[in-house]
Amino acid sequence: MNKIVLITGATSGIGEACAEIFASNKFDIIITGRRKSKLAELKIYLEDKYNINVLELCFDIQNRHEVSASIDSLPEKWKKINILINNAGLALGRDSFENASVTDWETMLQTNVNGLIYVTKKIVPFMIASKAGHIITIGSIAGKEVYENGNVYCASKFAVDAISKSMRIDLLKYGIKVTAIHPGAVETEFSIVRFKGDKEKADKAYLGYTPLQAKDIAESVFYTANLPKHVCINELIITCTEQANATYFNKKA
Ligand code: NDP
Ligand code: 8X3
Repeated sequence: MNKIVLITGATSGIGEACAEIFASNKFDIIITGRRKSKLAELKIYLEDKYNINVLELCFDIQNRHEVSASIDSLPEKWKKINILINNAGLALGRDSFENASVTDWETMLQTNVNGLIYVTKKIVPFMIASKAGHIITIGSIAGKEVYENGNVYCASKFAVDAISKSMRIDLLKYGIKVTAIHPGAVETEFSIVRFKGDKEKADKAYLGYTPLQAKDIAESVFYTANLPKHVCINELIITCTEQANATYFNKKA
């Protein structure tokens, strides 16, 4: 087998772009997500185009037992995971604290924080056994600065930042690298999900400037994953040129 990378949330956006760049560089890939048909399409596409092996795992990352059973179901040779890309995540709503939905908050925390913990806790023992491995987590600029109406999405990404930092300390003794990549605005399905299918609101999020594309982040992920053994990028904050921080954009009218 080639080196193996497991990517959560590979059915669209940044995760899908990561799958493509790793496949094109001859990694075997475990792709995960809830949309079974998208996983199946992606597997066929990547295997045909790049002549590598792809294994699909369909699960809801919020469900600890589904995560656990799915990872347990991996054939032994697929458990030798070299790189874990913790990418699955979402924002739901962008409302002021008093108006925001508690159910949306629960979904964000359950997905972005608990889901990440469930997957990582299952994969870390494989990496400890091989005394190597690299965990690359997609945080967000929202995990570095809070912004108006970002409330619990920001909190979930602050937690992701903290978990990455603490894993880097705890896993140091095993030679496991931990990298967090914190993007600003990236044009993916993210805003469609955040605004619950309201395309007009979603499109507005990317108006008046040139946002990052999923491939831009995937290229950075790939770069950090392919440095010499003694080099670890701890974290990166990446924005498009017209974004200075979580809130300040140089937008054309
Ligand atoms: P997309 O909506 O395009 O992709 C999100 C991915 O996460 C999908 O593959 C989706 O798969 C998966 N996912 C979501 N919920 C679950 C779940 N419950 N179980 C399993 N998989 C799930 O968005 P992006 O590519 O933009 O987002 C990827 C990551 O990047 C997220 O963590 C996001 O917070 C972060 N990010 C995004 C930014 C942006 O502006 N786009 C900026 C900063 C960070 P499926 O629906 O098939 O389950
Ligand atoms: C996504 C970027 O600025 O919408 O994490 O929170 S932002």
